[in-house]
Amino acid sequence: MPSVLVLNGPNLNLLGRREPGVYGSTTLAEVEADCRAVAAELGWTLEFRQSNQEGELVDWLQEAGGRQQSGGVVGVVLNAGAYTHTSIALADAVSGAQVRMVELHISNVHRREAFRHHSYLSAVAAGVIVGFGVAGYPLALRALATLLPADPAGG
Ligand code: CA2
Repeated sequence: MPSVLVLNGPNLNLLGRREPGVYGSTTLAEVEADCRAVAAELGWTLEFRQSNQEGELVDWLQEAGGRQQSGGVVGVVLNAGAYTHTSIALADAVSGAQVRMVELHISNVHRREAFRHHSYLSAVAAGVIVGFGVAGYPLALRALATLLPADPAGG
């Protein structure tokens, strides 16, 4: 069974425990459980990770690209947190690794501060899901599934 990677960037380990008015009260562990159920429904194994380190996220994107080329990974859902707005390195990792990536944001970044309106990742994303709260995670998995090439063997 192929894997799907859900990668979370800095401070998302605080989800549900700080700023519930912006990000809600669901914890990242609860998001992971929701994603695991949806991934199983889609026929995938979920690999759910969080890091506060930009370089670790780069390593994971490169890993995902390599595994995607050999058929072991279908793609990545990436909530890069604040690195979204700053990181050319993450954008280069996505394009360099040729990994299929859906960009995700819990909040509607376009209704927030101007510095959140630009994303270095959107130009290299297959699609973007923004502003649906943590419900965006399972939506992003389902969106990723729609992007996959049809399997001629039907399986
Ligand atoms: O809306 C999103 O998902 C963001 O990617 C979240 C980032 C923010 O910098 C982006 O502009 C939009 C922040 C992640 C920090 O998450 C926290 C969760 C709970 C409490 C504090 C931070």
